[in-house]
Amino acid sequence: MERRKFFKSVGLAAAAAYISPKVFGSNQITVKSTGIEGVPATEFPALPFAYNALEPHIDARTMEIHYDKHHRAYFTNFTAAIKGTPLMGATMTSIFESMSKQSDAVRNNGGGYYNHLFFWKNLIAGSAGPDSEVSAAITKTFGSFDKFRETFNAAAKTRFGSGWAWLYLNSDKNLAVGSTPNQDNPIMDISLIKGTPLLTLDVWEHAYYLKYQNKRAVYIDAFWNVINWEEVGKRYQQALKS
Ligand code: MN3
Repeated sequence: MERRKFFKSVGLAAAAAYISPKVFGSNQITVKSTGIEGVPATEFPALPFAYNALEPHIDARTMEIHYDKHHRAYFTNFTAAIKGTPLMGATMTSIFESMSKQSDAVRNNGGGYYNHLFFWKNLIAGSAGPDSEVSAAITKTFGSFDKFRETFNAAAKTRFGSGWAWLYLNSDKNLAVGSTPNQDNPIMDISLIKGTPLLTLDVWEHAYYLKYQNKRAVYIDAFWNVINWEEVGKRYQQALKS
């Protein structure tokens, strides 16, 4: 290994070790209902895994830039947008539920801050597959797991421009799949799809372009190797109760 490359990878490993796995452990964010509720964090929450943890499906360099540049910028701008306003003490859910009354800065940066937290939490190295209850719900709604996967992939592929694909629980407590533009999410009152999010995929180009370039479909296929179904199962149970 050439010298520069060696130091580069050592640097990355050190950075990865520095990011502790306790993550969303600050008491500003409590785990309830949608998985991440509570008032906005005052410090940028840590990533729940090392940058290289999801290799080869999501590469370390993409994770580093995605988390440390993109996600951090949403956090910083959101924090600035709500500073000194009553939104500082409001829960993320209540902010989203009143989104039609908020500024574009709160909508875009609040969504970007939250959606990425939510996304990181539903990623894991080595996907185990859904538990029996989520499996049963998937079969009931979509007919089979393969049909669900097809439906989710189609939502992710056909989202024009930047946005997110979602599996969510609708108001009838049924599973549904859809997508949102930009940094919107299904909790927002202005969203065309509404419900409690269970699983999401970031389909902004910044999420895949370094490794996959224009091949969004290949990135979407790779996502299925790193879904944290245990987290989806927890979110499903909480959403059923809420
Ligand atoms: Mn992103």
